[in-house]
Amino acid sequence: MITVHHLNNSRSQRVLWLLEELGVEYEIKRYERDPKTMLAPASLRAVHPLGKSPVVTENGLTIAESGAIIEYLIERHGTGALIPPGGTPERLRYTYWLHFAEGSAMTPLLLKLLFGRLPRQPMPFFVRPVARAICNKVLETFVEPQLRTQQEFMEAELTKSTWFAGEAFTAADIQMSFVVEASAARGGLGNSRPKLMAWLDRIHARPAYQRALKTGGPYELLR
Ligand SMILES: N[C@@H](CCC(=O)N[C@@H](CS)C(=O)NCC(=O)O)C(=O)O
Repeated sequence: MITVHHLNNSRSQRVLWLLEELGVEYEIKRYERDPKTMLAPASLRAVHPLGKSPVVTENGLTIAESGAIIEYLIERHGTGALIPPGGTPERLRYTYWLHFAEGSAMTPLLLKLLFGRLPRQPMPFFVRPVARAICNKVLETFVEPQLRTQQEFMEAELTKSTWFAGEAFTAADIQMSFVVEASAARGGLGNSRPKLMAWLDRIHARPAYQRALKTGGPYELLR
């Protein structure tokens, strides 16, 4: 039996969604974020040394890292579903987006979250304006331009095809969901990104996505 070690409000939502799309049976072990720090509980370290979610265990195997988990589940349980045939241009795009999501796209999104939140943390009152000025500078000069470039790129790619890897929905769309949802939550898709917004509407309408939401619990990305 597959066990998904699921942290509330996190990337492990993608794994639940993939399993729902595949129609594979699984069980969930739940972990709650610390409401102040938003970190995972120490008990998750007993499953994997990094203590991050998602982690999947099955038959004595422990698999961490969303992209690796998706590859494992598609290969072991997918029977050819949700992955383009090998040797096709679609398969190359599939691999690209599977890696792009965590390898490139999440870094500026995480920086945006951190530098946006830092000035709101407890600190001596006279330090706050300085902290805010430094954070705003980093956001304006480094983070926001990268996010804009990234969004323009994703928007342009979705002008070429309905889904990230081509005309068929694949697990690369599942992996990209956290990126596009975090982009929307952290201030910036809207009218200027109609393809990305329409893609979000399409994934949210999928019955498997909705089943996974019900199973996973409240899901509102940090901003
Ligand atoms: N690149 C990793 C990122 C894992 C990760 O950072 N997970 C977050 C949840 S979205 C987490 O566990 N945060 C809690 C913590 O760091 O304590 C993946 O895609 O699996």
